[in-house]
Amino acid sequence: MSEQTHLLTEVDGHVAIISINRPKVLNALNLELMQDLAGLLESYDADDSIRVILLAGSERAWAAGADIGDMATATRKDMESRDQFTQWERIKSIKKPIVAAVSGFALGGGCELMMHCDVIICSETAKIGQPEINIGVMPGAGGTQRLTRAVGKALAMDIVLSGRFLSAKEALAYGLVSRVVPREHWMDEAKRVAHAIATKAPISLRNAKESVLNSEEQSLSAGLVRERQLFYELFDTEDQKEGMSAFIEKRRPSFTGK
Ligand code: CO8
Repeated sequence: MSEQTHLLTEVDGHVAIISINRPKVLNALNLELMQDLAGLLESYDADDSIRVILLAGSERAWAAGADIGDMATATRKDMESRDQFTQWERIKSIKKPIVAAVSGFALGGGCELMMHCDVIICSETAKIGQPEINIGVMPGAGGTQRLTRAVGKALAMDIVLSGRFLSAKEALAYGLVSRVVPREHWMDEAKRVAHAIATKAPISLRNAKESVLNSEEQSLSAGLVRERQLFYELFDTEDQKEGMSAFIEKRRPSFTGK
């Protein structure tokens, strides 16, 4: 494991693991961390030996939000000139699957970062919310948009306007996270899921991720058109031939990403 100040990284087979590491502030996301996180994700996205990225917090906190210390005295002009949302756009553009290993607090920008991930494995201890309303602001990195798409308007309004936290079980029931696991297994289970996804055909993973995300951006008709293109594209790949031959020959496929 190597340390990049506030981000720890490790590569395990085809899975790259990034752990947010600012324990004194419950993994609050400052500008430098977000910049480095975007850079790391991009470098793993460009690395053919990596098929899945696992993004984790600590057991106590996935991330308790943007770093309030960074913003406390900022003016509107300061905030606008920081151009911090470029980092979030870079994270949104990652093409490989990102599995989130979430335990403890996932609040504000932390909840928004979680919603940038694709498969969210959550400890039963997780507390998830958008409490910006308690400190005189509101979500700014997609919280009002992604949360509403995930859980619907009535619940999103409740979470954003009251600042209340959801339990892991509630988050699962409302479709905000993928799986909830016992406290002691959250990281192992997230790794298991990441490795399982890493056995799939890389180009299928990329196209499938793009297509699911399209459903949040496009009309049904436009999304279906793009889905069909992405589906047809896969018939140009060696992995489609391998996957289907392996099925017919009753053996495990061995995908190469070609
Ligand atoms: N920023 C900075 N420091 C934090 C943050 C944070 N978001 N959250 C916790 N900390 C620090 C505390 O100040 C404290 O530091 P210290 O020990 O020096 O006093 C330490 O972490 C431990 O926290 P607590 O003592 O408060 O621990 P508790 O267990 O009592 O409470 C809570 C935990 C409930 C998580 C509490 O710390 C809390 O309410 N934190 C703030 C949560 C919040 O409001 N998040 C939203 C922040 S705003 C935001 O995310 C806007 C996103 C906009 C877009 C992104 C742009 C980059």
